[in-house]
Amino acid sequence: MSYVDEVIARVSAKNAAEPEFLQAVKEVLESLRPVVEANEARYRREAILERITEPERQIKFQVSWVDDQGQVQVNTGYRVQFNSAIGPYKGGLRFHPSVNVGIIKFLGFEQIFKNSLTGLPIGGGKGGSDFDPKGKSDREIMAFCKAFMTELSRYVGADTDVPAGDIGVGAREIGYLFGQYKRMTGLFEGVLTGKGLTYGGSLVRTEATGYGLLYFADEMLKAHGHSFKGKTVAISGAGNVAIYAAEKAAQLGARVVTLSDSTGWIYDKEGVDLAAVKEIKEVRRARLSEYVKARPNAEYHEGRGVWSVKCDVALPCATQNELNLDDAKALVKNGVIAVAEGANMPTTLEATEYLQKHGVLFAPGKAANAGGVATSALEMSQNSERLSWTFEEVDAKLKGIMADIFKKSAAAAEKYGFKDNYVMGANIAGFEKVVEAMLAQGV
Ligand code: NDP
Ligand code: 2IT
Repeated sequence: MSYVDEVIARVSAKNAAEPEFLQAVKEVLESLRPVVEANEARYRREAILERITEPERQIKFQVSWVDDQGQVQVNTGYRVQFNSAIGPYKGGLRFHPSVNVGIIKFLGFEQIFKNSLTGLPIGGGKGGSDFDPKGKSDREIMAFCKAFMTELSRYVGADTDVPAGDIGVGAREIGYLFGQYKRMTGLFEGVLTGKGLTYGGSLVRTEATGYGLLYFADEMLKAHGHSFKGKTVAISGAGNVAIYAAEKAAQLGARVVTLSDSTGWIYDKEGVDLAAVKEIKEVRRARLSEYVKARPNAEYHEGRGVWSVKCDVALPCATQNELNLDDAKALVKNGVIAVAEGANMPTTLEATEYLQKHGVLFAPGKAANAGGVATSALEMSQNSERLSWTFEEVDAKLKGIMADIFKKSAAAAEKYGFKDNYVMGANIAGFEKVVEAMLAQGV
């Protein structure tokens, strides 16, 4: 049996109850075959694939807090410190009722390769909780964040592990978490990124994932003789990534016609009114169904359906496995030319294969959504030198990083004979740097 198959079998047996983690591992290891085959004896002896698929450390803790009725609530907190070969653990925190250790492991595993691709010195990690922020008062959010950080504070630090936001964790939560870290440790340091601008945050971090996604997708389109000008774009999600992806798409001359949340989706064929969306989602924290009150000509549909709309470019920006084989078929039938992942692993393995087989340009999340964590690393740099850079400076750096990730992914794919397969290219390019660092540092 080949080394890759052997490790896939071993990881599958050991983590049978963690489907998302297995999906992420299979996708990466399958695409690493050409590199692993070229170095099989050495990698096997050094147990490179076993080491890269086993978290260095997994922390699970109780988070008890008091709700507005005086009732004590108990949640579970996680931090998976996956790989520190190239820098301190770095990756977001997700607060969502679906969170479990398998989901945090899949996200932490992906983060290793994504962070490597940025070219910046950050290892891979991820954390979160099964806490549901929906419908909670501001005081309840603060109580939860304080309880969460009271436990987490002993495992993180500016040079050890630096969390940030993800689903359900934005500027408000980062502020409460940072305040509690400072109270617990007495340290005012860059322990979290995505901070507010008055206490060490970086300009562009809010926009970075969405903007970066468009910078990457634009490079991919340009390499194939297309551009965003005049294109129709379908986007899923209505959170941080989706909103700023939509903003940059419009700036590049495209028309964004859809957005979604977990209850439904909007179709606005004249182009989504982002000011209205920001008011609903960022200010009022309300449901997307409110959108049609501001734009009576738009449609609101309950349930799934974003990918049934005719579009040139599809940008899944909500959550994992939200674009399945049937969706891929509908997109191809409607003539889509590119799919770029703003979310982590939003496209199922079958859907990805189908899109690639039908000539659709496909940008994998770990390359295309790396702009968020890259700008987080730029926030860490600014914190270290106790300076802050202008919006233009950070945006120019972000743009350069995304163009570089595209170049690296394209070059690695071509080198191994898989031209234009950016899934393989991104995985290989991300892996090569991490492995070199792991080998250099010994066991
Ligand atoms: P937000 O919490 O800001 O927004 C998430 C959006 O996705 C909401 O509209 C939410 O709808 C929707 N959503 C979440 N879960 C589901 C679900 N199970 N089914 C349908 N819709 C769902 O999160 P972000 O925008 O930050 O994150 C979106 C994706 O991007 C995630 O995959 C995340 O891992 C990834 N990502 C985020 C980065 C960042 O910097 N924030 C960086 C790189 C990747 P509702 O409001 O109804 O829950
Ligand atoms: O998935 C991701 O890359 C993020 N949620 C951002 C992580 C970060 O540390 O900025």
